[in-house]
Amino acid sequence: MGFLQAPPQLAHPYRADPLLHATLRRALPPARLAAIEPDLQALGEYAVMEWERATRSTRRKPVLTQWDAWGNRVDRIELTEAWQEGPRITTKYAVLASGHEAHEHARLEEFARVYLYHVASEFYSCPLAMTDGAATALKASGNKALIERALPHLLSRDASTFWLSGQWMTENAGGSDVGNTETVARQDASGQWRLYGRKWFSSAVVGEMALGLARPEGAGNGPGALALFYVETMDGERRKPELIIDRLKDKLGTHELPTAEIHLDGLPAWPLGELANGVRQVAPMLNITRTWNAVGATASMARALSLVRDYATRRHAFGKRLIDQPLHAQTLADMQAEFEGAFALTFEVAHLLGRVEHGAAQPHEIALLRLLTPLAKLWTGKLAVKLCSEALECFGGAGYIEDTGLPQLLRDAQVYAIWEGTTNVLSLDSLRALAGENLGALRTAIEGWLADSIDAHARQEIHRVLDAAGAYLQARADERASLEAGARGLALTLARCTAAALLARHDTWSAPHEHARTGAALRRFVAHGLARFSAADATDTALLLGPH
Ligand code: MFK
Repeated sequence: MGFLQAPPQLAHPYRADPLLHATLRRALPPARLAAIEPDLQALGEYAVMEWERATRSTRRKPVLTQWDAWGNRVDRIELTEAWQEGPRITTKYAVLASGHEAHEHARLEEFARVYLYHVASEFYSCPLAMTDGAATALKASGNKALIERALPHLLSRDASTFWLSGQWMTENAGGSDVGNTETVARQDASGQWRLYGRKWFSSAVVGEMALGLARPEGAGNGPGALALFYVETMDGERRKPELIIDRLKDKLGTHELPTAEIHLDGLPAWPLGELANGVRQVAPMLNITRTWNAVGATASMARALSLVRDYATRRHAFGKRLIDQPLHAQTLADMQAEFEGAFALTFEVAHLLGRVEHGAAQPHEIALLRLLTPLAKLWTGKLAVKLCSEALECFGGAGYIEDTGLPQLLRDAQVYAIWEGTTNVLSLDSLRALAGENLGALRTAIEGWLADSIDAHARQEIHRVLDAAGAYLQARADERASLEAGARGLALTLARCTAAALLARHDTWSAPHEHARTGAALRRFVAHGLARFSAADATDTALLLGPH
């Protein structure tokens, strides 16, 4: 016999996930949980089917055909199977529409579905995130005509009427600095706005509409002069000729996602609101897609851990199963504790979002959501890379071999730290969100979560590090450069304190049911340390970057 090993099997991601179960039981009224369970079961089954199908397939990249055999420009994109199934799965199980139901748990119920669907969707969830963001930004704009026209499509539960939306912000010159947008909006003789310019990353090029930033002709420079426009991309079955796909990107990961470079040559457009302050108008969209990003990162970690745990019970080395090897078990438990912290923060943001949107939140929780959204995005994005890398190592050489399906976990994870704002952009956004009394909002929330905590050590540690964060901020209140240099360390510290407090709350709630396990997650997470402050000495930084 040659070299033979049992491959990992994917457990049903809903049925076999005690953490998701417990979280939903804690947060949802029993009738609501019963109502959504069939969708969660079905999405879990789809995930298992898709994992098995993906491990059998070889070519999994979309293909762009720009010209047909007769010289016509066609810009046709052939999609993978999972992408072709995307509209049906999304609408049948209300992956997106459920988030816009009129009750405070809507977002939590939506993101539970997203969590189960995301990896199996092969990042079809990326344009879904933008579609969700567009629906949210449209509602916030109050533009009645556009809301009536587009919202029923975006929130449709019928694949035949469902629309995907893009989010067109990133340009060659702009990148994260969206204020440098070069796309111009010009009115034609009939008064119709038309967009001209080049969008450098478009991940929903197969969609039916988009929200895009452009500078109305004659407006000034900078972000304040940008306006947010609504566009439709299709003319029946045909893509509008004023939208040209230049090429598909060759990316490190998310290979199934057809990310394109496009240019706009007079595409008809309608302003969402005022012809200025487009970044402010698009901000509701950003905060939604950042929440999707955190849920996607957490789902990728869950997938990696599920496979690693399963493999550890199958693979024997040095006379024992991997799971019985003390150092391997220690490694897995360390990963699990970090993952549970990330899960707790991510799902708190999801629940909070719905409560804020439906007026069910306390006054301090609006500021809390504004702060926790970038914290969750930036921390989970980084952690997903670390955990997926560790997961590959847990498979030894097999983790490095493409047709095990495992390297894709790491390649895909790298995107979470980059798109929707890099870790540094999000760290600076968390400083924006901390302006005013917003650290106070976090303190109030954490005190509430820790009120009945049964783990005195964890409580003490969280308070100690939070006090240190307050002092760190205060000491740099008037030193912007120092504050910015230390923003990442501060953000990671606040994210970890929040996660620890949420683990403590969950542990207290679990006490009558399964306290031993939740207590272990809290203890291990706190033992990894909460403080991540940066050593931000400007002189040393300059010396380190100076000539060698
Ligand atoms: C499952 C996977 C799901 C993920 C799918 C994602 C698909 C990925 C495709 C992409 O990557 S799309 C591109 C993503 N690009 C970004 O995320 C942009 C990164 N840059 C930033 O986030 C900058 O911080 C930003 C452009 C938003 C702002 O920079 P500026 O130009 O310095 O703006 P400024 O003047 O600070 O803010 C303008 C206004 O917006 C201010 O309000 P006011 O006008 O009232 O003063 C800000 O307070 C407000 N604002 C900015 N960020 C906000 C916000 N408001 C609420 N929430 C925010 N996050």
